[in-house]
Amino acid sequence: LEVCTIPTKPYNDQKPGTSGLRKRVKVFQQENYTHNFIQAILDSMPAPGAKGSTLVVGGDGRYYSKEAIEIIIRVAAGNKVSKLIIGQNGILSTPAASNLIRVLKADGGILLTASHNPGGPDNDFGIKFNVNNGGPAPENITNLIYEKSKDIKQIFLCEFPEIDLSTIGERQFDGFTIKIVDSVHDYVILLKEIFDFDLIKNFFVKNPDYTVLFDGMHGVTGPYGKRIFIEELGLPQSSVQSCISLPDFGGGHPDPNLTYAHDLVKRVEKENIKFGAASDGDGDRNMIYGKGAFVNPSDSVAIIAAHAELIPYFKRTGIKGLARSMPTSAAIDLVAKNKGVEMFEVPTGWKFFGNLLDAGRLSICGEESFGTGSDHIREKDGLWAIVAWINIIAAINEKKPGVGIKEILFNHYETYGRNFFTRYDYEEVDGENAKKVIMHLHHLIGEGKNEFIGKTFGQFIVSKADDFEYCDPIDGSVSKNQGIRIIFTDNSRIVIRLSGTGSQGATIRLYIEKYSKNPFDYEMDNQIALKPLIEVALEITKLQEFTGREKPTVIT
Ligand code: VG1
Ligand code: CO
Repeated sequence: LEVCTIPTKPYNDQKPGTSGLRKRVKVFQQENYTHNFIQAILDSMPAPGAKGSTLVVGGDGRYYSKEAIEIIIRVAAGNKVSKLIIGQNGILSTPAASNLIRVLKADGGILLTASHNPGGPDNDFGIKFNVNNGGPAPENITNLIYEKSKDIKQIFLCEFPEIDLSTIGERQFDGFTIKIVDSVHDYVILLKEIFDFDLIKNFFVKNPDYTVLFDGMHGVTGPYGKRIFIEELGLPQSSVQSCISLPDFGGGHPDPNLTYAHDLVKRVEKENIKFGAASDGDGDRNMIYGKGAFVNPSDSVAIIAAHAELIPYFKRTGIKGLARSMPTSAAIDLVAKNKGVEMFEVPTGWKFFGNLLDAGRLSICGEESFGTGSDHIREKDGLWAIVAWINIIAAINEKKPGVGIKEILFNHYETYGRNFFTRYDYEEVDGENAKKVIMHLHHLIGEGKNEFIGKTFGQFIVSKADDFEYCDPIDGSVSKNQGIRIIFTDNSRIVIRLSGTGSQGATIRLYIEKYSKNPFDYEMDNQIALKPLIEVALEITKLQEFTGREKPTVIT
């Protein structure tokens, strides 16, 4: 293979965000833009570097994936990578890619996804680098990628005939191997090792009226979902919908929440479906929704943790520790306390769980943004969470028939109290205005701090306010400015931060949490229970004044 050295000019906007580089497809289509970023990734790989390495490649199949894979093949060969393992047709869900990196002991992976962001020629594409533990590269590496990208002068590449990505098998090109693998196979083996598939199957046989609806939202999980729910668990075809993966996700917004997964919500309510679930474009997020019962993701991870012993995997490994991202509600903290295990609070983004998982200090963790997972891989895992819920329900029903999502939720509140939680997203806000909100809050909690602490807003008294800073307990690395927190004397919280995954304008996220141990509150509507605190949050942040937005774009 002949290596060509191509001169190139740097772009200055290739800074990876919360989860990789996400931009409009048109941005990636600029001359050498994608090549540059791939070269910068390869230049930033931990020692011994890209030469001689094995990398897993795949993604959610969104528009521009095929072109990106072709570029990756050429640039990888040019940098003397020894082997690429590519999902068939370029398809790998994010959790499946994480698993493959681990199972095949690869040196890393390049994941092609912009997750829940819409796809298509006028929408988003994304590239993320994962390291050899299967997880997203930590900040020291993503920072290095950015530095390299600003300094890049040349790209090394080899010209190739078109590679057929649809045929499984291995091809050799003098010292460079391309292996196309089944996208679903290893991932299904993994789930079958973790969960009790026989128990679940039996439960469905004994309870034919316990109906299930899984919504793939035309993202990558369609083939995975069909394989698991229909072939493995024996459910009828009607148990899945939108399971054909499409490069533009059928024009939808593949984000499993009450707004964007409303097709699922509508059908669950109308047809009385007992268990509904959806996942996002790349398969790492999940929503659990049963008739009349939406499971808030912060509650979901707490409930899975509370019942972990019903899952064979955790019966074997035990629960070493629990964790959540900072804005996620403290429901899981109460479970950790009850179990007497360590509890960690990390910044937003799955990469921050990596070191704790590797160190064997952490078993189950989650984010309020519909991300739930464990130490089985190093990404959040939508189908894992969905099957975890089904496993838990099947196991509980062995002893107590008739228990569904709603009963499990309310039993949890009875034991632990309820952490009411909501997130307001203000999408595509003017960047300058978003900065003004943050500057105003920095002033309040910084220079203005002395007057601010102890101040009363409605029924809430400020007890603490800061910009969250995290020191990783394993490697001591420090991440600053991870979100402004205002904590009140009753432990209610307001958190505000700017999104790091958007591709257009700024997105402000406002998180609101209030705890209650009063059983009369548990049935209350979330938005009603939180109303007084939401009003306080809007007053303190001056969001409406600075952004001109009356209402958020999405409420979860
Ligand atoms: C968002 C979520 C965060 C999640 C990230 C990636 O980040 O808030 O919890 O880890 O998306 O998820 P941000 O910076 O926009 O708030 V995914 O499924 O988009 O890979
Ligand atoms: Co995702």
